[in-house]
Amino acid sequence: MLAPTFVSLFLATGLVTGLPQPANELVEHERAATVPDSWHLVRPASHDDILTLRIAVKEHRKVDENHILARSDPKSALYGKYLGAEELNTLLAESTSTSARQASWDKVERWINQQNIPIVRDSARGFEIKLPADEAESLFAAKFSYYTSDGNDKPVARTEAYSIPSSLQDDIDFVYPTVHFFDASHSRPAESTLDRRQHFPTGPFDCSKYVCPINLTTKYNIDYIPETASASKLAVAGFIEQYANNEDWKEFISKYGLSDAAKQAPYEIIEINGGKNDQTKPQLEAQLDMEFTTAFTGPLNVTYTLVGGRPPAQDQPGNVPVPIEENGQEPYLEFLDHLLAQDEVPQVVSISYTDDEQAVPQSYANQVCDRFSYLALRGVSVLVASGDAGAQGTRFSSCKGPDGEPRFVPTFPASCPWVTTVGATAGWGGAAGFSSAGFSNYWPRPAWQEAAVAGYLANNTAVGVAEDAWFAWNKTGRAYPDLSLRGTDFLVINGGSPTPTKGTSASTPVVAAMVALLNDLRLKKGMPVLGFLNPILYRSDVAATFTDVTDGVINGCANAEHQQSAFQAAPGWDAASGWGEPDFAKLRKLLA
Ligand SMILES: *[C@@H]1O[C@H](CO)[C@@H](O)[C@H](O)[C@H]1NC(C)=O
Ligand SMILES: *[C@@H]1O[C@H](CO)[C@@H](O)[C@H](O)[C@H]1NC(C)=O
Ligand SMILES: *[C@@H]1O[C@H](CO)[C@@H](O)[C@H](O)[C@H]1NC(C)=O
Ligand SMILES: *[C@@H]1O[C@H](CO)[C@@H](O)[C@H](O)[C@H]1NC(C)=O
Ligand SMILES: [Ca+2]
Repeated sequence: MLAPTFVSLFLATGLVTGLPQPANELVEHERAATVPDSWHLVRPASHDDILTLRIAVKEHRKVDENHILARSDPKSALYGKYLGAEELNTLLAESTSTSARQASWDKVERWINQQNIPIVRDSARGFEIKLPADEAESLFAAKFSYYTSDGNDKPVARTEAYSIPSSLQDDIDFVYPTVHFFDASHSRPAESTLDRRQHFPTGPFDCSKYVCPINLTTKYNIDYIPETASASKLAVAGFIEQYANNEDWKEFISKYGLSDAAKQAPYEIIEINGGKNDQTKPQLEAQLDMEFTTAFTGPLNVTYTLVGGRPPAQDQPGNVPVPIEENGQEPYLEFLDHLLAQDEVPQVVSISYTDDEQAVPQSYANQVCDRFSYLALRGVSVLVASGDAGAQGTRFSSCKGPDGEPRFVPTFPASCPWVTTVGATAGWGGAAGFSSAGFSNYWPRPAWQEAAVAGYLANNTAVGVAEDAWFAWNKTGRAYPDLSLRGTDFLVINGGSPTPTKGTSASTPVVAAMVALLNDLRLKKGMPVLGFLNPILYRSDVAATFTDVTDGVINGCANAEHQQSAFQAAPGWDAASGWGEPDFAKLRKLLA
């Protein structure tokens, strides 16, 4: 057990102030910006609950951004020269201060050993420790409690803040899970009264009233169905108990698939980090993703990568181990590290999961966003759903920033500049009110979108948010979405029944499928895959192929005194719909 070292005794007696500060003084390392409205405190942790915590060691790494962008710029000699898994590792090693990194690993390991805490596992990112909650609380000056979040009723242990020894501030990146009030939710849009122009079809659940693949083929001019496979692959991310069901998929494809039955490839399920695809529990979100990718890609390789929580930890006698689902879920990093290690990486990835950006601590968010940039180096296009609660983020929220100030809530990973973010349009053609949109508080605006966004911000009437706006938002941040696609009235087969659904998670897999088709065409001509899309997307000739969305306004926020709608569509790029809707045939002409 934990040795009564100076640090823990020091804290236990509460004499932190007034004494000379030793090198091992605990200093606050991270604090949750806000506990999102969708999280609810259940009870404090019991002192003998066994928590499993990961200590991520600072990476001491800086990859030259221009290096990445050159590979995504058709005008560069490096364009399309993507890195293999080994080459990426070499580049990452060259971009890392190995001595600083090694020193950090050694210091952190020595410190854990000094506490007599067994190191359960180390990984490429750091150390995993298992210890009773009371020891974790004194070690990190934390207060662990159980919380549930809407849409996930299993309570998880979190703390609103934690500290680390001052001598390790340059060595520890973060301790996980602690202040991480996110759960990679596959949110469904709330039936909002603000979304007045949304119509609700009545009548039978079939393609006469609802959106089937054929309707999207028509609307977006998807004039290509591959006859044969190529090396073009698409991976769909599945997090946290979202199970893809084979029977549902077969029924959907036989009814609504677009490829010849003999040429339709089944998708492959890849389970990582303890994920288990349970055929007895079909989940709407997984069905939506698999049905609305494969219907378009036909013979191309599509995988469903189901990321679980962590593998069950060993019990420790005398104490109560906290079940893994009540402790940590680390979907993003596990998923991305898995992809980056593949020899044959899928060149298109579809992610329909979102969190409020401010619920994802910046140190963790940075590691995730950095990995998206590494995927760019490997030539991967990542499509991410923007989220389904307008400017409130991923679900209903009272719109508060870190200091409690009224603020629109951006979403993650949509706000990471290294992904292509997909918003939703509604059946009537304008931007869907529920489609999350806005400006990052974590990442500044990248050069490739500066002109487009500046043009939009110059139009005060369009923004719909005056300078004296009550709810603030970050004018210098990375703006999203990058593009939009219809996200309403999709017909999904789930649990054997046709089920209507909507959301940016409906729009995203369709865009991902289009990119996989463009890659297939390019590969068959001996061209490299498209890779990181955004620099191309914001090129004027490519942007001009999009069908401009000029109508619709993103749902805003309200509190007791103020109500404020959010971003309004306008001619050209706008923060409600990005460039608008893609036209596959035009993109094909230009890019493949
Ligand atoms: C979908 O396409 C079918 C067949 O072309 C058509 O009859 C139906 O009206 C379309 N559905 C919608 C919602 O537009
Ligand atoms: C598609 O995936 C299957 C299963 O993993 C594999 O056997 C096959 O070689 C892949 N096809 C291509 C063209 O990459
Ligand atoms: C606004 O975004 C910038 C990055 O573009 C960031 O440095 C700054 O902290 C953000 N402001 C707030 C209030 O979050
Ligand atoms: C500004 O936005 C409004 C509202 O969407 C639009 O009607 C107008 O054409 C825009 N002006 C310019 C110059 O784009
Ligand atoms: Ca527009």
